[in-house]
Amino acid sequence: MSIAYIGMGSNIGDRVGYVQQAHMLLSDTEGIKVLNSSSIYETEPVGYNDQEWFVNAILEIETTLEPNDLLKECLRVENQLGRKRHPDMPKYGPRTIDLDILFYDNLIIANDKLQIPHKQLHLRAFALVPLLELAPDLVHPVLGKNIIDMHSDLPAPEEVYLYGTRFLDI
Ligand code: PH2
Ligand code: MG
Ligand code: MG
Repeated sequence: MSIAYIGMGSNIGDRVGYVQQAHMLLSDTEGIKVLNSSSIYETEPVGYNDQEWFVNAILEIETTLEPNDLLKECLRVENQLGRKRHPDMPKYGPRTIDLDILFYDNLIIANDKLQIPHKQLHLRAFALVPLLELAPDLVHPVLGKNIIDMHSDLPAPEEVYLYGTRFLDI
């Protein structure tokens, strides 16, 4: 049995609905048990700015699936929720749902299909802020830093709001 963290992101249509459906479809998958889920956040797009803001959340799961099979299930759920991939689309462009394996135990994997821990995770507030809720002490197996330190070391974090608070003056 392994513990993994799955990042979910959406910036087209019913963004919260897609994230909630992805949560349901993953928890209905054989070999996956959702242990915990972060709050939902509204986040400034990173990497390609000319697009809608994202909704992001993270699931902590227990799984009997090997990383490659877990990836296949993530891709199946992305397809089920209408994710379109096209060579002409910008790499970081709009999507109904994106599911990324962020951590899988303390495994380190790098091949052409899969990189774990996720290669950008330590640079992204939209991943580190929800992880602060789920696993603040989790140590990145390559960088040797925990989530709290990676978050406080972000040089210029993008904007991240608890969903529903983006336009509140708090
Ligand atoms: N995902 C990306 C690129 N940029 N920005 C935000 N705020 N949230 C995302 O999930 C996201 C992104 C590529 O997967
Ligand atoms: Mg992604
Ligand atoms: Mg992805």
